[in-house]
Amino acid sequence: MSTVFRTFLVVFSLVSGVCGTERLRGIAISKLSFYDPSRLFTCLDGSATIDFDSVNDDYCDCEDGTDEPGTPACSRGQFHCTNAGHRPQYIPSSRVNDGICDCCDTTDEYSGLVQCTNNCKDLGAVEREERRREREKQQQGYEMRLEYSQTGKEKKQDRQTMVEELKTELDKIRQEAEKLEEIKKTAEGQADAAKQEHIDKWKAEQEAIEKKKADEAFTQLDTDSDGMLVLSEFQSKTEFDSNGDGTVDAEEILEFTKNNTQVEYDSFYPDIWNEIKRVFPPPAPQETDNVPPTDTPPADIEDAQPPETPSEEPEEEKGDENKRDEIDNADESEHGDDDDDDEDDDDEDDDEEYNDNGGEEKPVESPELEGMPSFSDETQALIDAASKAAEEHGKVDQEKSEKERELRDVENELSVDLGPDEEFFPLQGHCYEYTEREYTYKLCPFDKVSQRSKHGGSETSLGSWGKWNGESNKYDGMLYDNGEKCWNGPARSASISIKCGITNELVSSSEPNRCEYAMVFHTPAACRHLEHDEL
Ligand code: MAN
Repeated sequence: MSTVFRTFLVVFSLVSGVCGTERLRGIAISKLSFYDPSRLFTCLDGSATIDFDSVNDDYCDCEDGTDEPGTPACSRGQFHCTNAGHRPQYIPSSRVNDGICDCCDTTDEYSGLVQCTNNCKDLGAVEREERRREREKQQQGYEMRLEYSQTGKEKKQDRQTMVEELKTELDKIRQEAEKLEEIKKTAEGQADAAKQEHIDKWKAEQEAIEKKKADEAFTQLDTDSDGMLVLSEFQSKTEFDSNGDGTVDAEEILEFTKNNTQVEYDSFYPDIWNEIKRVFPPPAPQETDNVPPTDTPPADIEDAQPPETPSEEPEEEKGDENKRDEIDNADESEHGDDDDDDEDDDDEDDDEEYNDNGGEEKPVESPELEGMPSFSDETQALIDAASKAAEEHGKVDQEKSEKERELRDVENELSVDLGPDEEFFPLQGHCYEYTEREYTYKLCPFDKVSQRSKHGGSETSLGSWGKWNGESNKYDGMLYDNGEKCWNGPARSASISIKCGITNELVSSSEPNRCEYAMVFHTPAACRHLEHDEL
């Protein structure tokens, strides 16, 4: 017998009362073919075959409960209500005739224990209205998504154009920076050489002056003019009476002569002059009286200075100060590793040396170069030129760094997957918050997720943008990972479930496992186009 014919028979017998309706209670039409009153009944799991009269006789014969769908006899039985006007439904058979109305068509309560009212039409109407609203929302969201997508595609195009433009600009700037760096290096080389020449010349002059002073002292000490100083010659000078006891003894002299009992002319200057000059010759009293307390070099040094030594007028003194800064720097570079191959380091040193660092900390003065006269106009002009070249190079170099950063930023933005139609574009660069009992959670799509206690304190990172990780559709979920490490646990991470909504909104946040957060975010970007009957 065909299934269709059998079904017809069953329905016919049900309607005509051939077989009591009670035998076919709680059976879905799709299953009626298994319940043929003219045959034995076989449990749907095949566990037993029984007389049809045993179906729905309030005695459980089948392990799967399929012989008693319409009575509460089997614990595993399932009662089907058709619920015409609403939605068909299965309920556990145990709820049949339990005095509670479960099916809106009242069919689960037929014992008379309770009077149920059929409210399937009303419930159906409410549900249909809800579904209509939901469909409307989806449709509205979908239209917004189309706009998002259009904007996203345009912006992506803009960003691509920007990348191309930035690359072209950068090429030019890099060339310009290279050219200016060459100019700067040449100018600095020239300035350094001129400064060094000036310093060397001055040092040689100082050396000559010092030697002359030593020769004069030697002559004064060498009372017998034999070209050799012996202890007695030193002892005749009271300046060597270090302990001030009125006698100059041999031990006192040996301290100055580095234990030599006699000193020849040739070793006087190189070996012991630095000791001797501390006390001998004594400064002339009238000179020391007139010497201002600080800064002014001894008269004989001043005498030895070239004519361009500035006068002591305040204005001039100030100018000299500035120059001395440069001199000090020059001295530093003298001892610096000029052959350093590291270009960047070179740049930094050079820029510090030549750039206009007005207002910056004054370099430590080198005592060695104290009193050195100003540079000649030519040298100063070279220093100024080097300074200007460094400044010009610095400006372009900075411009280059800024453009490089700009390019990096745009390229980073472009590298993010903003959805198959760029529909997630409007979310980039925005943040969304959700506050619950204890924390405020913040989601900045494609960037980071964080948590802040409502009672204050700093933000805790729950992760940085990782990847799309939806299950059936990858764009249904986001993963943010590598957040702040959990105490005695993993780094914090957050999974965001993305759902359709007509506004961008973080709607919930929970922590299902310690330091693993689960959030739900609504956005039009996740709304799909609905087929007519969907929902
Ligand atoms: C903080 C918060 C919580 C987390 C604990 C783990 O209190 O980040 O969410 O569970 O640290 O120690």
